[in-house]
Parts: sequence; C-alpha cells; structure tokens
Amino acid sequence: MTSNTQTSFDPANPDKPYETIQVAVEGAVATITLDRPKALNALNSQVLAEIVPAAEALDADPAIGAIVITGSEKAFAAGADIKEMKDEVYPEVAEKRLFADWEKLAQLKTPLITAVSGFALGGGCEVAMLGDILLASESAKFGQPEITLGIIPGMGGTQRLTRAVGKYKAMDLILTGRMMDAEEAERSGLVSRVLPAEGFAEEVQKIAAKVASMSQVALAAATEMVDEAYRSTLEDGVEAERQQFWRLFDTADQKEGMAAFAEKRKPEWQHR
Ligand code: DAK
Repeated sequence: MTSNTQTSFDPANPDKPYETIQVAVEGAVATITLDRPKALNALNSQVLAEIVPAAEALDADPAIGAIVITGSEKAFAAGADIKEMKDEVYPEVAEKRLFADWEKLAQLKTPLITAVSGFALGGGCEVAMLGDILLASESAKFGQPEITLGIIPGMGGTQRLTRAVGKYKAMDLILTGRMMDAEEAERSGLVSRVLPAEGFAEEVQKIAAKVASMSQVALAAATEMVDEAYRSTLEDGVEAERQQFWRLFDTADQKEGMAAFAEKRKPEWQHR
C-alpha cells in the first residue's frame, strides 16, 4: 500500500469495495474508520470480515508504522449488531466461534491506536480495548451493557476491562450495564488520554504519526513487553524485558538512534 492514499476498497482486491469501513493512509499512519452510521457502527459479521483482512494487510506493509481504528463523532461502535445476532442459537455460535476473529486485531505487530468519540459500548468497548493506546474524545462514553440483553461481554470485556480498571469498577459496569464518561474512564485507567472533542481526529493523527516515526523493531519489542506484563509474573516479565533489551543492541536502529543522539541529529531508522 502506498502513502497518502484514501481508499474505500481493499487495495489487494479493488473490485470488491468495502461497505462497512473506510481505509486511509497518510504517510506512515493507516486509519480504519468504522462506517455504518445508520446503525451507530454496530459490529456485524461484515465489519469483522472486512476489518480483519484490512488490518492484517496494513500490518504486513513495512511502510505503515501505526494503525488507527476509529468511528464517527457520535459512535465509535454501539456494540455487536444485536439485530443480526438475536436469532443465533447454541451450539452453532460455539461451533462457528462467533466473533472469535476480533481477537486477531490484538495479534497485530504494528502499534494499534483506538480512537473513541461517542459511544463505545459492548463489542465497541471491547474493540477499543484491543488498542495498544486508547485515545478518548471528551464526548466518549464507555460501557458493557450486555447484561441488559441477558448476556455477558463476549469479546474479551470481562478480562480486559478488569485488567484495566480493576475488579470493583469492572463489576459495577458489567453488572449494571451503565455507561461511564471519558473523565471517569481516564480516572479509572481505561484510556491513555482524553482529548478535546474539537480537533480530536487531527490530534489522533498527530499522536499516531509520532508513534509511527519510531523504529518499528523497538515499537514491536515495546508493545510485546508491555503485553507480557499481563501474561507473566513480575520476575519472569523483567527477565523477558532484559532479553529483549539486550537483543535490541543487535539492531541497526539501536546503533543509529544512539549515534544520532550523540551527533545531535534526527535518527534515520532502517526498521531492523
Ligand atoms: N446493534 C444493532 N443496531 C444498533 C445497535 C446495536 N448494538 N446500537 C444502535 N443500533 C441502531 C438502532 O437500532 C437504531 O436503528 P434504527 O432504529 O434507526 O433502524 C440506530 O442504530 C440508532 O440508534 P438509536 O436510535 O438507539 O440512537 P440513540 O442515540 O437514541 O441511542 C444508544 C444510542 C447507543 C444508547 C442505543 O442505540 C443503544 O442502547 N444501543 C445498543 C447498545 C448495546 O446494548 N450495545 C451492546 C450490544 S451487545 C459474542 C461476543 C460479543 C458480543 C456478543 C456475542 N460472542 C463471542 C458470541 C457482544 C455483544 C454486544 O456488544
């Protein structure tokens, strides 16, 4: 994929336009915008079928240094599509592993930034939590209202929300189904930063461009190690970090980054 392109179609498959997402590339930042405005970006199977290959193609593109997933001003996503799934039955949902592929977005090597304006509810909140960085507009509203539908979060909400905000805030949100605003979300540790609603999209792009300007090998090591904190004991995690840290001294970018500092110039990364 080339820089500075705006596409509503899959570049690898231009005859088949996307219907539920928009993909744009500006410099080293790729932005995927959820685009089902009439349904407040509710996440149906078509969104999933379009967004995962799109994100994986961007992830494989060495020219892309950061991927942003965002929605509209009114809604990041108001959840999984209730109308589509209301007639689903067990055990078919388990056999077809309904919605399990959303987890593939958590496996991307390229830093993923989720940028939330308006509603991020249910599956929308869970997709927001797949981001390495979660940016919220002042207008953002987060919630896991599945309990009001007689179900529970099913795309990682009970696990990621609890790790982000702790047991008692997670239980409050999941058992009452209430929404929390951006200020409460930031106070609770769910979001990286809250940004003014005005100019939100532009500020998100600036933050993504900053991330994308870094060495991709260092970014990949950093995201992997922060995620490792959720998987391992402190002792094992610190050892894993040390191994990664030492390994980076075998990269061209470590040599370049430190030489550039000493020579008072900007580094030119080779991403290796
Ligand atoms: N699904 C389908 N359509 C939705 C929707 C949703 N989640 N949310 C909104 N819409 C549609 C509305 O039906 C309405 O469509 P029309 O009536 O115009 O045809 C349109 O979007 C505009 O919505 P409203 O008229 O309701 O707009 P308001 O501003 O009045 O209210 C709202 C906005 C976000 C408060 C409200 O729309 C709302 O409460 N939406 C539902 C929020 C919600 O309950 N979200 C959680 C969905 S459950 C699984 C894994 C995960 C999941 C399920 C299974 N497996 C592993 C099997 C995840 C489940 C969920 O996310």
